[in-house]
Amino acid sequence: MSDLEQAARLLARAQRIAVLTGAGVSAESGVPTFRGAGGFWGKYRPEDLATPEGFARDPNLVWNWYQARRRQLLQVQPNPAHYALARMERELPARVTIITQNIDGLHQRAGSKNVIAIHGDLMLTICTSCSFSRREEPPFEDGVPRCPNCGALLRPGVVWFGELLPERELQQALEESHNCDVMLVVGTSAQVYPAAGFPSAARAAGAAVIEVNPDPALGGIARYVFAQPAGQALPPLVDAAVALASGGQHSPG
Ligand code: BV8
Ligand code: ZN
Repeated sequence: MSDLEQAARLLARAQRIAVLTGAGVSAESGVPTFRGAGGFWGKYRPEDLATPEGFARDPNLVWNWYQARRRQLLQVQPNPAHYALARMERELPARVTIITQNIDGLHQRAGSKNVIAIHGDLMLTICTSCSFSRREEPPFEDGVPRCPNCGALLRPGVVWFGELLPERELQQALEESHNCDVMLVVGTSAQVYPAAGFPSAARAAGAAVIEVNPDPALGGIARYVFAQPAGQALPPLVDAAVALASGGQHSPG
């Protein structure tokens, strides 16, 4: 039996599926990854931008970088990988939870409902000092704004390096990692913690780990590895799993 059929069988039989996604799941939507060729970081160093120190040093540079990413997000659509994951949630018997490191909102736009966004939301703006927050709307203008409430600088509602993850989302992600039957890991270089530790936590708790990544990153933790772009690997995998779950025999095309 092929890896695809075996992985599909695991997904069809699972009660709880946790899906961990990183920048790679949005690559085919045209959102640059962080570390890949042409990735965001190519032009800047992460510590210069996605950190409190970077923001303190040059708030306009950091704010304008996020505004550029927001403007770019207006141009992109979910890709077949996002839609396949949303279909899993709708059509498999399992409870499917997406734990995403991405801040692009593309899983939700593709129809996924059960999404834990552990690194925040690119369209959210928060105050550096009070509890004011708002969702950003176009046009995403340059120049860091001040809080209408208290006058302090506003900032993107995302988790920067060196910052703690939101407590509720982190607890939910850990609970899913420790209690899933299958963890499907899609498009992450597994270098950023604590997310990078979720696959080994799932494996240690007895889950089967499946990885989808043209440049696999999980080593021996993954039982099945599909070294292909997610937009190519996920639709047939989900087709096969849905067919098995609905009782039909399926010889994947
Ligand atoms: C924390 C939001 C407790 C912002 C992000 C030293 C000093 C300070 C901190 C640390 C330190 N050492 C370690 C740490 C902890 C640090 C960390 O892990 N650093 C790493 C770099 C070593 N973590 C933190 O700081 C976290 N907080 O731990 O709090 C603490 C507090 C203080 C001190 C210590 C600990 C907070 C981390 C969150 C940072 N915010 N994003 C923004 O987006 O601007 S992380 C950001 O980078 C993304 O959100 C994402 O999570 C990460 C990039 O990772 P990936 O998603 O994996 O993307 P990447 O480009 O790397 O890989 C893409 C993959 O896709 C590749 O494998 C590629 O092959 C694949 N791919 C490409 N195309 C496709 C594909 N796959 C499928 N299909 C395709 N078509
Ligand atoms: Zn304020």
